[in-house]
Amino acid sequence: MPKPVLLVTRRLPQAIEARAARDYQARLTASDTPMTDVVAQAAGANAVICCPGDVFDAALIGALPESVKVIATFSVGYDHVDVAAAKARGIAVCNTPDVLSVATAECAMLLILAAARRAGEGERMIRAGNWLGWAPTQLMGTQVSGRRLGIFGFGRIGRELAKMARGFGMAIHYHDVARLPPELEGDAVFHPTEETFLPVCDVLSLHAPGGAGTRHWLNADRIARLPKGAVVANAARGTLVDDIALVAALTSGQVAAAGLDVYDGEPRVNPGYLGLENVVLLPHLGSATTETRDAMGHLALDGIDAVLAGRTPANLVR
Ligand code: 8YV
Repeated sequence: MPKPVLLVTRRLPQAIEARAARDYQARLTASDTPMTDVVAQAAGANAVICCPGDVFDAALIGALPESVKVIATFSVGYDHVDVAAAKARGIAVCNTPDVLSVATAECAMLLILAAARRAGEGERMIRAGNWLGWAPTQLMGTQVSGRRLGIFGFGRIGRELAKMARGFGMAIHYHDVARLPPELEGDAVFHPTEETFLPVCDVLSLHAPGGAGTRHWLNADRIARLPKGAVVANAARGTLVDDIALVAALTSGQVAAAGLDVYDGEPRVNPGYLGLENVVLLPHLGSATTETRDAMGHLALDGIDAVLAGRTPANLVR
């Protein structure tokens, strides 16, 4: 029996491409940017691996050939895939939860520390040849130890961040749709409403999913309810932030500093950020460690293997 056909929309880690080529008639690409002719490339394919930034909307999914039975996204976030449209066509959707939680939480911690301690400014100062030496008032930032960390979205990544932040001496607060059981919550303080949550966020880190329900959640109104001089980090989805409001707050000092790994409309970055010293900008590298990206690839392939074998994969998006 011929091997099933697997379309991969982006270049993947070597070990993952090797496994895909071993087990499938794999259509691989050397490209790091979204594929523009997915439907044509998917002719006769049984499975597709896509990535954040690939827009798998209802129109594209509707145009996929009947042969496609499963789409696995090489990400935990699936806001770029119209899951309802896929379900309606009998196409299963898988993602890559859990395996990237630690790497993404590390990225959030990196953003928090870099923003609070003005690491970007310092780096730029040295590279520009402007450092004249140690000075008592130079680049004074905010210590995170002893501050309150507000986590919006206390899922797997948010909870990993909480573990790390406790080690930095931060007090953990969270806001989510429901309170977690004690074994997951630990000493974190649950806030059922934004009214009590926002004012305690000396540092606010976003860990909610993207999509219509959370679009521009961090808007001017919510920013105004943060303590003055708060630090904001986003290693979730760019769509969570109203960029115009955050740029204004970074300019006024309502937000002292921000660290961003993701952008609304990325790879486009709101130009308002580019001239601001008090924002640290990373290019969506939250899960980008060798071990994590390999684990994501294996999990995506596990999901495809299961669906094509008639089993329900553990990483099925429901
Ligand atoms: C990111 C992601 O790196 O899996 C996803 O959906 O986007 C992650 O890989 C992270 O969430 C952004 O820092």
